Amino acid sequence: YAGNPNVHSLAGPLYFPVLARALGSRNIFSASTVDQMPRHVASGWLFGHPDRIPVPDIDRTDLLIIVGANPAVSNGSLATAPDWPGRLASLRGRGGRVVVIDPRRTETAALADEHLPIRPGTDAALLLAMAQCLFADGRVNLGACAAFVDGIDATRDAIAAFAPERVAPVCGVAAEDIRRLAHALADTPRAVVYGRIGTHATRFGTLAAWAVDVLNIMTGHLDVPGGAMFPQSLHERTAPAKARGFQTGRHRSRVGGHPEVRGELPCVALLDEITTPGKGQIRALFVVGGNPVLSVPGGDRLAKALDSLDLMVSVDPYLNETSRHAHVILPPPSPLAKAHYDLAFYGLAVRNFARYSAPVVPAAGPSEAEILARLALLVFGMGPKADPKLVDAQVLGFILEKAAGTPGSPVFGRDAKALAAELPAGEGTVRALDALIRTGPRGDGFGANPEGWTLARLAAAPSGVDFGPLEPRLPDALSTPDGRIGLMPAPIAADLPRLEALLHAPRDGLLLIGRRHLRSNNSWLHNLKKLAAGRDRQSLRLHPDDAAAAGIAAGDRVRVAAVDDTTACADAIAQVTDEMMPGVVSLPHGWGHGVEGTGLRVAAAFGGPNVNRITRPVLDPLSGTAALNGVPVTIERLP
Ligand SMILES: Nc1nc2c(c(=O)[nH]1)N[C@H]1C(S)=C(S)[C@@H](COP(=O)(O)OP(=O)(O)OC[C@H]3O[C@@H](n4cnc5c(=O)[nH]c(N)nc54)[C@H](O)[C@@H]3O)O[C@H]1N2
Ligand SMILES: Nc1nc2c(c(=O)[nH]1)N[C@H]1C(S)=C(S)[C@@H](COP(=O)(O)OP(=O)(O)OC[C@H]3O[C@@H](n4cnc5c(=O)[nH]c(N)nc54)[C@H](O)[C@@H]3O)O[C@H]1N2
Ligand SMILES: [Mo]
Repeated sequence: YAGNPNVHSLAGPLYFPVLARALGSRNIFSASTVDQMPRHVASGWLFGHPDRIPVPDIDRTDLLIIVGANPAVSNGSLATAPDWPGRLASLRGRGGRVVVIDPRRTETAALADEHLPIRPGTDAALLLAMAQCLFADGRVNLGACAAFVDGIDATRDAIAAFAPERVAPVCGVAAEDIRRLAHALADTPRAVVYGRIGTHATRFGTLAAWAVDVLNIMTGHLDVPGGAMFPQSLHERTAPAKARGFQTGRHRSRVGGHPEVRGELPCVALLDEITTPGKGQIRALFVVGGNPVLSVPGGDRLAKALDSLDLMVSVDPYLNETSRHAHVILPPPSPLAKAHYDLAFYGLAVRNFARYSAPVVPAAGPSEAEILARLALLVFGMGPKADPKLVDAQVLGFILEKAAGTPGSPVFGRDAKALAAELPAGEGTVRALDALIRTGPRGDGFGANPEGWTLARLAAAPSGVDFGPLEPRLPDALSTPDGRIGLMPAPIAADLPRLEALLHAPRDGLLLIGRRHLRSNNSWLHNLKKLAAGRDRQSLRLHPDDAAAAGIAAGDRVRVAAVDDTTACADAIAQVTDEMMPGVVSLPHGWGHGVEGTGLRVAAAFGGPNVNRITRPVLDPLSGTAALNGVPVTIERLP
């Protein structure tokens, strides 16, 4: 299991795969399936690669429609930018508009022109109603994409059922608002829809991610300034000449039969794979930078299951709710002792940008890369004395051989070993990064482009280098087998009837959604008092009408339970506020500290509810992503 911090280090993306390969297991899990996997799947089918993710060009747009994201708090995630609040203010200052679609009037909604509350889990339907309206009104205009987009008619036919009038009562958004928004999107030359975890971590996550693309494409807003654009990182890989096409389900999980997505199985399937006896049962678990006991639905049940393992290893700086179950805990050094470059987030940033930060203090112990390398060598059977430099060489060799073997790469046809010898001596992660930059789109190509970039040149600019606004990249950046965008992928078409059924489903009852806080990051910044303290951090937020109906007053202790299993519950203090949409309650994730056997003294004092005792193993079938948002719950005042 690879947790979130793996995408915030060099060691994670470069060395975790070596450990996974050493294990040779198909039981690979990561935080992606409680997060953004639907976005990868939609990108895989539409653009040919799961990492080809369009981000909103917020600095040049005149209409930004934010659906299920709270970038004023989160910093943007799949649209990474410093100072979102300042950027939203400039957008509005130049006459642009910001619309936020969210069941809660969020910190971002407070900075917007308009907030439309939506019933959780229904975004895919809302977005398709906007698309249906534009089809019906003859407002399709593909713009620059017209030359390479297919499947417009098929899309129109497939979504015919989603008329605004039919969708409105399901979403709680008025039909005239749906039409108005759709027309504004079509009428504004620089406009974009941005959807994030509030749309992804739901039962219809992939459909919602796809629907965002459909809207941006059909209104001519894909790949143009002010629309949804594709960043190009300094370390981007040259696409292989022959695209094989994106696939899922190349194997399935043993117990639940869930299809693999990007080589991963759904996080919510981990529990069953550990507890269900039989051939292939998980008996050993490596957790690298993850806290699934707090971050994955059914985390409390998972905690019990972890104690049944023959071996559990955690690579983690903390003795926390998950690592306390490990036989061995290997702590990586402080972030200040690591070199840093945002391997994951430069490909998702709203400008093309790069920065390298050297470590500012020496590491007290082995680096995270060395820990992962040594684990891999142990798993390979090479013993504790094997030299981790073997793994460094393997990681570097893999990068260079791939580049040398890819037509169009600046080092195509060259000898990988000779290239490696040209790199300055240094730590494995740093040399690998240098190789990525030098063989990247702006790299020096090991001499092929003498004006190009190297790590040394980047490091000489400690504040980073801004390569400017995003640039149009299509159709070149497509890696679909036919080099075109097929707007109506077959697996999406096959999943649409499930969404149509939502139009007829009963819609009473309370739904639970999540919430982030500026001074938190998932479960692991709570052991610092300055970051964890503050009012109403762990509260259950609910609308006054819902509070009144349940006889709950502000400050009451409340039990929140899953409708289908009342033992799946957690207790929180009620905070009554009309920022919540009626019928929707909100709890943050990442709390639930104070468990026996942990070493988090400060976090333990804050305790809090573990919301993932309440969330269910319900998922978006196309991506395996858990439906963390829109969980049917009951609430009850405690004495
Ligand atoms: N209900 C609900 N659940 C959610 C979410 C939600 O919105 N609602 N959000 C989901 C999302 S988006 C995510 S990404 C997941 C996160 O899920 P996880 O990744 O499982 O959880 P984190 O809390 O991010 O745990 C990170 C762990 O890494 C450790 N760590 C910190 N820095 C380092 C490091 O440099 N190296 C290593 N090896 N370890 C380090 C921390 O001590 C902590 O134990 O949670 C998900 N869970
Ligand atoms: N300060 C801080 N920053 C973080 C994190 C953190 O914990 N703290 N976590 C990081 C991580 S791992 C991630 S993945 C990103 C996530 O980045 P974002 O996606 O921006 O995350 P959230 O702030 O959770 O915003 C999700 C929004 O969706 C809304 N929502 C919930 N359900 C629905 C729904 O069904 N429909 C709609 N339309 N909206 C819904 C919620 O009310 C919330 O406002 O943030 C990252 N940044
Ligand atoms: Mo995340």
